[in-house]
Amino acid sequence: MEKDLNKTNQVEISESQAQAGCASCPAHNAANLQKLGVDMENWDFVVALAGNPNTGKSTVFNALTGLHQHTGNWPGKTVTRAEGGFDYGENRYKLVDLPGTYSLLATSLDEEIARDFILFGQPDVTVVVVDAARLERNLNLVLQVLEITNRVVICLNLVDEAERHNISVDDRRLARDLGVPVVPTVARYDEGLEELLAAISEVASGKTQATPYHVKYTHPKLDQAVSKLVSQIQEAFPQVPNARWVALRLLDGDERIIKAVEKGDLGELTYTVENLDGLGVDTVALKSGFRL
Ligand SMILES: Nc1nc2c(ncn2[C@@H]2O[C@H](COP(=O)(O)OP(=O)(O)O)[C@@H](O)[C@H]2O)c(=O)[nH]1
Ligand SMILES: [Mg+2]
Repeated sequence: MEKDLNKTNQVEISESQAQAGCASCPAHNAANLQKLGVDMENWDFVVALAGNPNTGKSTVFNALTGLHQHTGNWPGKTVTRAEGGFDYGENRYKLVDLPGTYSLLATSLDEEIARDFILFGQPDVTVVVVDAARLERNLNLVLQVLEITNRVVICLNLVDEAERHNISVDDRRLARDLGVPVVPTVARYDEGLEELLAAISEVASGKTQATPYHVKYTHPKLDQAVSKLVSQIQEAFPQVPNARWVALRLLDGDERIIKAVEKGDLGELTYTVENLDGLGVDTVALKSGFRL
């Protein structure tokens, strides 16, 4: 009991420090996670597992969680979700397997679920499992995840398959180029998983701080529009950690994000569209997709 109390105190301190930008504190949003069906009581960190289909995501999930897992549905959806946990070092990690997707543009229910989890749950770490033999195709999702969060570990899986096809991936170079840790693995044979756990814990605890690569958009008008919108979003939604990504999605006319702005779902917000006007956010432009 006493231990539980200590733990509660710890979480409270962590959350307030997290708001102040403490690098070693949990980044997840417990209230939003609850809405997304994830209870963080008794867990220190939440880790999301993302990746294209058939990259070995479930194999990684099973290897890390063993028997400590269960499946259910995503709240309000008929899509299955596997959830499990593991201990590493001093901490308890909850692992959530996201649907396998090629992108996060929310054009399918699976993509919407994966994106909403990363965007609103703000997992402490998002592990993106990629197929070493099909890296180019897989990087599309990686780059989209990097637009949303810095807290990423790349699990470069199927290294054995890649080798069979005479493909060798320079994982250090990849880590340098992407600006986040990259861990080569052969999940089917449990190779590299210790290193994967170490990388996850370093990102979760803030020991590793990434400077992720962001795709550069060179059109000056787009640049201008993005910066204008970024400052408006930051002013209206100071808690949103990825204003640039939100700006890009708004400019693309993304209905879900426009609605999230209007409803105030973008991070624990209570603003409505009426008082957004007062805050100077150009909602008409948002609604029309902000034509350039
Ligand atoms: N050769 C090899 N096969 C793997 C590896 N990881 C997973 N697999 C196999 O790839 C197939 C798809 O894996 P699965 O975990 O279901 O992929 P998911 O669709 O991403 O969840 C299964 O037959 C796995 O046994 C790996 O590192 N090497
Ligand atoms: Mg799977």
